[in-house]
Amino acid sequence: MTTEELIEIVRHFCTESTVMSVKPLGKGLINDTFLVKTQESDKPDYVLQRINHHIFTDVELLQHNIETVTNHLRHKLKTEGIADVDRRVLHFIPTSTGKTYYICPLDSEEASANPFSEKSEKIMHDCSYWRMSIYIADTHTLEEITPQSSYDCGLAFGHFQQQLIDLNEPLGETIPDFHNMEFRLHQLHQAVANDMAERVKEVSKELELIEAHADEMCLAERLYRQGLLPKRICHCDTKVNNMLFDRNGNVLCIIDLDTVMPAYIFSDYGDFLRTAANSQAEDSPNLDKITFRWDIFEAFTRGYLESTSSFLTPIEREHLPFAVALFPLMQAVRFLTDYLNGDSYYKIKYPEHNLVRTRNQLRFYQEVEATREKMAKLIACLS
Ligand code: GN1
Ligand code: MG
Repeated sequence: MTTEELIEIVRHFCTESTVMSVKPLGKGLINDTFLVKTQESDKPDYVLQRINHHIFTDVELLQHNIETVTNHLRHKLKTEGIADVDRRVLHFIPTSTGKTYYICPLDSEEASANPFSEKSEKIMHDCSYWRMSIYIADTHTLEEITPQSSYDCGLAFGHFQQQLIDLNEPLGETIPDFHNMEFRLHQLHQAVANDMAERVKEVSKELELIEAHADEMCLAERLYRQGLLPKRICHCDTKVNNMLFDRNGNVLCIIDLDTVMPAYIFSDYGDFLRTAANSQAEDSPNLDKITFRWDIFEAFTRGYLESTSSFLTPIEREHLPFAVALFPLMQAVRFLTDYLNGDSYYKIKYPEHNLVRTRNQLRFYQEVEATREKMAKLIACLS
């Protein structure tokens, strides 16, 4: 999409400012994100996002969840007398018709510039969905995690769940069965059966490893069916880079709220450690360099247990080491499924990208498994 087209989209939002530039922002694998800089020094810059509606198929529900959650959090912070509320909770800009997102009709020429256009005929006459929020200035995401920042993230993600405990308005699942391991395995089995990209022959070792642990890793769904595990409002994408820090290195704001929905608390605890406690990036091909960072685990766990002590049940607490193992394995299942389906879900930079990611997650899973007992002992001491 050209800058002019992007500026035209910005015009549909109530900003009263003049756009200076629009440039890509961040490393998300699903949506397209842009930083919109404005000329006026007394006006904020903005974050413009094209919502991937092939993945978030119910944009109305998605935006409803986000509005509900941000309003609730904002209200809480105000009641607590916190001053810089707009730096602590995302603030979305309405469109000129008062909606929380803008639907841009695409003609076929524009559609051919759409990165998703090759994947489906239907998209040729499809629309694109956009939303805009205030860019929170003087912030950064972590390049390198330290025990201190990990502890702070544990406190903050736990606090996020705690603040949403009394949310009365029901939220929907923006991606149904998002962190349901039984469902993710089912999708993998379908991908193997279809073998669309003729890649099954390359991945027998990976499939074998996954199958060896598949049944055990569906424990959360079984506990839920037995009425032993609750669903709570979770963030469900607690990657390290979804936390903004201020200049002084203090936690400021949790971003990327697309997947906020009812889930097991394992999602937020496990997915953070999946990225933060892995000594390598999730797509690093250097498998031998992958280690489990105990210092990061310990610090995060201390923070998380502190801010969730008022509501966590013994079953939830006892199964935290399970959650640390579950998320790399589930992510391996998801990357491998996409690899077998011909890479239609995650953005890739080269043909084997999803396979490299899968192998990385599987190696990290093995590192986690080797540490599980030690984790359980620490958690028992902290509780
Ligand atoms: C996706 O787009 P991003 O980076 O926020 C994915 C997460 C995965 C992650 C893997 C909606 O998140 O679940 O953990 O990639 N989000 C969705 O890096 O599928
Ligand atoms: Mg995300």
